Amino acid sequence: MTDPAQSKFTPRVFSGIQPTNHLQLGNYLGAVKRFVEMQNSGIETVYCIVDLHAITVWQDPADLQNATRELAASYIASGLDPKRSILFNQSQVPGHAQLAWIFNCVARVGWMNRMTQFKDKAGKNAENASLGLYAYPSLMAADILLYHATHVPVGEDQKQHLELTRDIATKFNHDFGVDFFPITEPVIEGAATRVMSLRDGSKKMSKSDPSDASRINLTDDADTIAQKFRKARTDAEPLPETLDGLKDRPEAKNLVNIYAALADMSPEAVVGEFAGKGFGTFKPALAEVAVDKLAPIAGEMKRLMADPAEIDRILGDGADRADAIARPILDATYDIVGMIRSRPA
Ligand code: AQP
Repeated sequence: MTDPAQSKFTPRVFSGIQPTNHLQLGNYLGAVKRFVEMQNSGIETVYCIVDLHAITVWQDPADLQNATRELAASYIASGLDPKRSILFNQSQVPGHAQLAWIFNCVARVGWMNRMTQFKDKAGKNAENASLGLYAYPSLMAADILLYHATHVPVGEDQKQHLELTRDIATKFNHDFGVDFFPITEPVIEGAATRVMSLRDGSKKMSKSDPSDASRINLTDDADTIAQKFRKARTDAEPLPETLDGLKDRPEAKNLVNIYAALADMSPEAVVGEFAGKGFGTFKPALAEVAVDKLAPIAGEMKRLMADPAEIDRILGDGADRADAIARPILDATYDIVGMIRSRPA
């Protein structure tokens, strides 16, 4: 992290996840586990369930509500404390959509055209994708800058969107001659910044992959987890003595990184422990570490999901606290841009 003394902005962490399908292991290791570490480091943390992002592709309304509550339960079951972190769903704080519009007018079409996630998600049928999917990175910049967040923990796939957030902040500050929005730092760290599919080591693990066998869901039971790791695609070689030996073995490297992140070890230490052993030994050991870590989270999620009214109460309370930070920043943005605000307070 940058030295806070170098910046006029108070250190504040913001990040979010879309409530689509079930949370998968990549979301947990690349994002949620690190959200918890940052909360526990004492820095102010704001964590969002980005339901406005989710609807950039079609969501059944009842499924969206359920996925929103389930994601809140996953956050809390993984160790986010709604008293220490601000935890809420995006649509309850109108400033996200309002600031996104301003940023739509700052960002350039050429910048959006370079976004690889849009190309991946829209696929060959880009003409038919929603305008929201195209403008997604501008809403993401608004999510972050609405809180003057200085640090954003994410997986590696979000790096390009964070660079765009920095570009938007820089252009806004320059166009209006202010030093108003911080130039946010991405925090992409750890052994599992890009967890790959269990079926294809060249594709990232994803909630929306049509193959359920490609990912571990946080809701999977112990048998399912063991079976998915057993069937994970690998080569026939034993594990090497050093990390160098994994260079051209993406599937093996992925499993080593997952083990390291789950067991809070370095990938070097994992290779050191399993050097010369085959996957017949390594996969069951990996399943055991995964079940140890994930089974208590799944159990706690089930307990929390039994009381949806309490989850909604937590999200409402978080939204109030988020709005209290966001509103003055949005008002100041409108003043900078030249919008008249004459309604009585
Ligand atoms: N495979 C991954 N490895 C490490 N980090 C990952 N993240 C996602 N996949 C991996 C991180 O999880 C956070 C939330 O992601 P999101 O749900 O907002 O969108 P996404 O990146 O598009 O994740 P998915 O699982 O692939 O969702 P769908 O399939 O719905 O699009 C981000 O910090 C992301 O980096």
